[in-house]
Amino acid sequence: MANVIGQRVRRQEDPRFLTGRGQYVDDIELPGALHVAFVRSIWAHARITSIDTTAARALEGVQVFTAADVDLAVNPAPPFIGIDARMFRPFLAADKVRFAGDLVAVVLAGDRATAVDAADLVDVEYDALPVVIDIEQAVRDEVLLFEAVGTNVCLRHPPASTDAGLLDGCDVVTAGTIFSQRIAACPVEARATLAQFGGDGRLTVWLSTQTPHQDKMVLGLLLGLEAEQVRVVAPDVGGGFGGKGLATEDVIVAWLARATGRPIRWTETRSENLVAMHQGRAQRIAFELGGDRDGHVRALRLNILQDAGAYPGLGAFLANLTAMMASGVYRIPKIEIDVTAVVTNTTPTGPVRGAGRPEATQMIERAMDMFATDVGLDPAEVRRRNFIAADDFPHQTASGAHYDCGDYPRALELVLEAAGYDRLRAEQAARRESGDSRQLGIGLSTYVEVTNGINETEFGAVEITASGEAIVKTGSQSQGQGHETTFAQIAAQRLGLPLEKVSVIKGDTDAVARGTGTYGSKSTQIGGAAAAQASEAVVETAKRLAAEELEASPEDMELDLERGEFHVTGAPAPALSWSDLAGRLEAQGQLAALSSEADFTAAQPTFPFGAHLAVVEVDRETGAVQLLRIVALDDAGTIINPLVAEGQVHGGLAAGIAQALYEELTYDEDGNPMNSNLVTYGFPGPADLPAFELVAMQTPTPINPLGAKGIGESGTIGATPAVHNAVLDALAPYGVRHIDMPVNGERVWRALQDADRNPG
Ligand code: MCN
Repeated sequence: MANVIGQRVRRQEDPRFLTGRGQYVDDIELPGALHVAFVRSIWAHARITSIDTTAARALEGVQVFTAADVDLAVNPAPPFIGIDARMFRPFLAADKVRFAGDLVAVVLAGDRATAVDAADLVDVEYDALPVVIDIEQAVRDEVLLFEAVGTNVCLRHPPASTDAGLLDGCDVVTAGTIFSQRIAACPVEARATLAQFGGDGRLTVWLSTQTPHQDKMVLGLLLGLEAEQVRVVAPDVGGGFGGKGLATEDVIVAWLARATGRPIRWTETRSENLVAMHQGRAQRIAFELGGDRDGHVRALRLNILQDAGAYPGLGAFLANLTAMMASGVYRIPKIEIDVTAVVTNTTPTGPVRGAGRPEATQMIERAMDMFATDVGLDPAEVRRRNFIAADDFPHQTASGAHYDCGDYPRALELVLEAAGYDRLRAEQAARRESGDSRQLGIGLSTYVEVTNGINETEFGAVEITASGEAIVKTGSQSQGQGHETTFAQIAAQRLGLPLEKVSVIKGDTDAVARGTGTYGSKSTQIGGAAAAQASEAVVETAKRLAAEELEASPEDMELDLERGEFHVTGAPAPALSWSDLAGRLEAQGQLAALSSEADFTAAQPTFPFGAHLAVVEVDRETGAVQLLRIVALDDAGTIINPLVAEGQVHGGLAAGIAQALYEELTYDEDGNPMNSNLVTYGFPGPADLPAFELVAMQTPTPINPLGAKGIGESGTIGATPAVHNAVLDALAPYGVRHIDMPVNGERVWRALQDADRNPG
């Protein structure tokens, strides 16, 4: 097998998906399973005064459980976030609901339709309370979600030291506010859970999740079960985008399986998904960026306010990642950041593709453009003057990130060249000159992000079968990323086996010893690295055993990677193929020797980077925005499979563009979600997006043996500010300085009207 790393190998898993042979949780049948329907609050903030389940229970085979019936305490936030335990979420609300969609009761029935009908018949009486939706209002503590705590602030990190004179001496201080609006992860497959408590006292939960091993651990803790009593299986997962892990609903499903002794299943509807799965972003950053008149940035002050939703968890924590990445690709000597997260009467927030880093990029890239305007420089030039230089790595930023490697100036120049930047600016000038009703906007974003952000360990194992094939077991979990292909490539390369002889097992805690799962675009750099190390260890053992078989010295033995055969260096015969060797070892009862496990931990996270350029056309009369081009360079170090990586970038770009132009979850003043279906939640389809122009660049990282950084979220992080900046660039001649995202036709039109009314 020749070098398979870096090859455009087609995804091994796709024939299964494309021919309908994927198996998702909802496809799994267990005889006698009962169906769950949740009774959710229709109020955003209210006291529960009574729950009458009589009518529901009158339906045949229906059981109803309220908080009083369920001996589960609270679903704690991960301890490292430091959330006050009095803000932890109850599994079912007992006295108070805190968002529209909060869980009040759970209904079981023999079929789904009856469960849904019965849930409708549960009569809950509420006393409505004042509602707080807005984070600026929440921080004032006028309406409290948790009276006992006495404040809505759930996380607070003031700057280590404050310097009132931080911006003194700056010729220019550019100030503004960026609001990264609330968005949905919206996987094609909504959440689904199936749980069975076996006669052997073991709980098996089939879960559409990104983190099976973590889910197993937490389920054990919450249900009081030993680790070996819990098995979590993630079959095929139809997208996660940060939204999928063990949720409050899943724990209730597992608890019900134990309480009733019956298999229990739950598959949420799209509307349920859009109000109950955690949501992303929902962060406001006020910034002051100070610098010299010649365009050098000197200092940055930020005030970050994060919406944690009704029950704080990872959503609150992610603001810390925003703070860490605030310096972007720029050398900024002084940075001061104040982080606050608050609870509001909205769906809890958590990671959604990018998770904390898009917010930082959206802020710094927009701020740099505004600063460029203030100092009268082209946005590309202001970036050039502030980039961290290519020979300045590793680089420690004033916001606390330790960048591994990069070449930001080169990324920008390659993109400008590919896009024909000068020609674009000339065309823009011509259209401005002629007063064309369709104005051209050109937007840049030069970004850096962090993958494997909290520097975790991942598990990988390799086993050779009796027929000389290889099985890779990984603690990473694919929900669409193509690990069955790329992890096989990593092992095949080292074992000298053809790709079709390497299979990948993941997502079953009984089959894979341990793992952390997939988020933060960390799988390849740690899970892939673990698979690589385990492969290399197996090869070393195999060389020794082949030497014994061939009566040669182990030091002389080599693996011919082209042919997948072991022989003495310089003497291609006699040789033993993997199947020869495995067959002999199997006959001796020694096959297990050809297996190895590895737990890979890197010295630190990695920092993928890139440059994106967007070209938009904005209709001066109607405000309509059309995205004409997106030119994207995303450098993730050594690329295992460019076809897969480009696919990841394509998906990422679509998501990033969507935040800039389309997506937004909103609430009315009573806290009613306004976008609980895909009619009212704007999603771009292929017809809304141009063909993506990708520019390749690979700067291998020294942080792991693969040289790989993450690529799963880069497109999302880079694209949003490029498009946002492009729209505002088109509007610059009309005196429009800023519009919050999504910069859709209505907002652009309103901004133009306002600018007309209040010129200059
Ligand atoms: N890859 C590569 N070379 C690299 C880096 C990655 O060839 N240098 C390949 C990988 O081997 C893998 C894919 O690209 O097949 C993504 O790898 P990686 O960047 O390591 O990210 P993860 O596998 O950890 O995926 C997580 C990331 C996240 S955090 C979200 S959210 C996300 C995303 O991936 N959700 C997705 N991409 C998604 N893609 C799909 N289809 N569905 C989702 O839910």
